[in-house]
Amino acid sequence: MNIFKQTYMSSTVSDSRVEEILARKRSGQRLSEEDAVTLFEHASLEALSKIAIEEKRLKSGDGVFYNRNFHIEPTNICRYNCRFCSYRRSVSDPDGWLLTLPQIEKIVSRYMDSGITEVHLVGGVHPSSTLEGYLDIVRLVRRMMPHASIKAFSAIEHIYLFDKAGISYDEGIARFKEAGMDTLTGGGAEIFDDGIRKRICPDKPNAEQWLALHKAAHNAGIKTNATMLYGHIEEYRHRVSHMERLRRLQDETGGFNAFIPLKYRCANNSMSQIGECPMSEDLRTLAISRLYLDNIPHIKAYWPMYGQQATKEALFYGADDIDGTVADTTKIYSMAGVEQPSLSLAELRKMVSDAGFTPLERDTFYNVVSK
Ligand code: V47
Ligand code: SF4
Repeated sequence: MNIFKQTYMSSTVSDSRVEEILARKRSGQRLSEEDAVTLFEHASLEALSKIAIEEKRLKSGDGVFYNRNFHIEPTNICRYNCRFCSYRRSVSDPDGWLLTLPQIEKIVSRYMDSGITEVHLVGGVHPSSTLEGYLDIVRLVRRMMPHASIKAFSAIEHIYLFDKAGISYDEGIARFKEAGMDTLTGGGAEIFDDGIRKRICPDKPNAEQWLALHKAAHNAGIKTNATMLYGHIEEYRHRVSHMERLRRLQDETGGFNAFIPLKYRCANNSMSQIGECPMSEDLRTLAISRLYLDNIPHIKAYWPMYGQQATKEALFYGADDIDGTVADTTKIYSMAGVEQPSLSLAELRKMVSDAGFTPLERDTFYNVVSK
């Protein structure tokens, strides 16, 4: 059954059950997995919005964060073949790219002296990539932008490089830290459930490996983000068990800064025929992640993925971050069919203030950047 048709099937019994769950949440109790699935299936968007904003205000008041960042995508050539990916190319494909260090240097030089506080590095897993090559990229960015934070690569890239070099995750993370990495992206988490993972990204590292890599980073004092790709073939219970595994690791390490639900976008990939979920699913997912992930401080509505109008709406469902000036420096979403205008800082701020919140420029670690 298509999960989007599960919503609102029986209203009377479920209304009182939803009210009881929300009352327990308001009294400070944690949601169980069963509670969260019930909210996905039966809670109204109005009720979710109200409580998600309450929870958000407890964490970040009226503020909504944004930052000044740009992306570098060293390659779109990838040894994996995720079915949802519109971005990856094979080694022989004429549309594939692999940037050299001088090309990366040229990109970075465009952003020097621009007030950028974060450089976001991510890409495909080129079969010839090596640990030393990736460390060289981080060292180069660190040398050129000594004051910016470097958010370097996804767990999937790290795992490939460390396995290939025959070193442990702890040792690999220590090498990146020494080179100048400050934090990791949350990419590659997709949906942790093994069965769904086998169907959408069969050859990629699994949930245990993703979680172990982030745990190694947290143990080394490196904060990270976590994502979840939703709106494809998963069911609500898969979204909830994904969040449960993140919540458990967060209880242990406290190392996640932000959770970023990523809506599956359907253009130009081999799952295109399933289409995209409606916006109500985006709002529901944001709100329930705000409620369920009570120990992750920030929920990010990533504007290059939602677009401006939906991002404003997302702020009424518990998000307190919209990411940054990234714009046309990432190809992941434009290749999946999302129109991506370049937004100035003023436009980012306006998106937040139009929704009635206070725009706050942050650094990577959510310190407010003073003007
Ligand atoms: O892991 C790929 C997703 C991720 C599609 O850490 C798709 O601050 C939707 O991780 N439709 C990479 N999503 C991007 C990422 C990210 C983005 C923004 C901020 C941060 C952060 C991290 O993009 C992949 C995958 O889950 N993705 N293809 C698609 N067709
Ligand atoms: Fe490769 Fe990442 Fe695309 Fe998967 S999502 S095919 S790992 S670039």
